[in-house]
Amino acid sequence: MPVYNESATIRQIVDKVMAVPLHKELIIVDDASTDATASILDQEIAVQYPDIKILHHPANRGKAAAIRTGIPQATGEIITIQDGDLETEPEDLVHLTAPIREGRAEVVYGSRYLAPKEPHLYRTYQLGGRILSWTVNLLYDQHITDEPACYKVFRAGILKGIQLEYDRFEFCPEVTAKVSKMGYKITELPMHYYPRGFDEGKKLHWIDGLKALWVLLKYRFTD
Ligand SMILES: Nc1nc2c(ncn2[C@@H]2O[C@H](COP(=O)(O)OP(=O)(O)OP(=O)(O)O)[C@@H](O)[C@H]2O)c(=O)[nH]1
Ligand SMILES: [Mg+2]
Repeated sequence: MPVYNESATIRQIVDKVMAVPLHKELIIVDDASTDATASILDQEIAVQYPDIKILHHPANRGKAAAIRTGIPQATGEIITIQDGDLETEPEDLVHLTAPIREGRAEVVYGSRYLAPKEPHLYRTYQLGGRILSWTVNLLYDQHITDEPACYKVFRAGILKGIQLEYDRFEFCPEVTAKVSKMGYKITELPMHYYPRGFDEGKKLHWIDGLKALWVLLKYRFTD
């Protein structure tokens, strides 16, 4: 769980993740938050859940940098990214991990566009996500509907074997490009989505969509 300034939601999302009926380990990487996130993690969450691994970056480096810090710490068979906001429903991880647990898939993405469809707050983000999904399908021979979906689930060995280079919001396009080039077909399953606005702490901007497009193009033609 990469987190940056999520003091309003961190307690609740951690409780929800810990309540998911799966054998699991939670690794939280705080990316030098400037609000109360770090102290909530160290003084409340660490006490309530001593098994959670809590790591802190000394300076803000970005969501993908936090994910890259967390991946080598993971000891389980399956790894997923869980955002520190309340836009997702951690219960979904039961069905999203099932194809990997049952040996039917290696990489599973959640999708907000498979029935039942989930509402978006910003139409521009929805369109941007669609364009990124079409780009993945065109350039990488996949059949996905939701490239930027927060739930991406991997057999651990696959994710650990990928050299990730980017630090900010480029995790989704980079990992999608790289698993595709390794020959894995992405399985998509529906996920719930409760969108938040910028007033509630959303950090992703439209420029991140353009960067994502660039990353998808770049890895199609270079290594
Ligand atoms: N570690 C770290 N996490 C970040 C940073 N910026 C955002 N995050 C986390 O990344 C997650 C997603 O951020 P959001 O602003 O909700 O972005 P979003 O629009 O939901 O986009 P995605 O979830 O990435 O599809 C949240 O858990 C944030 O706390 C950062 O600079 N560093
Ligand atoms: Mg979010």
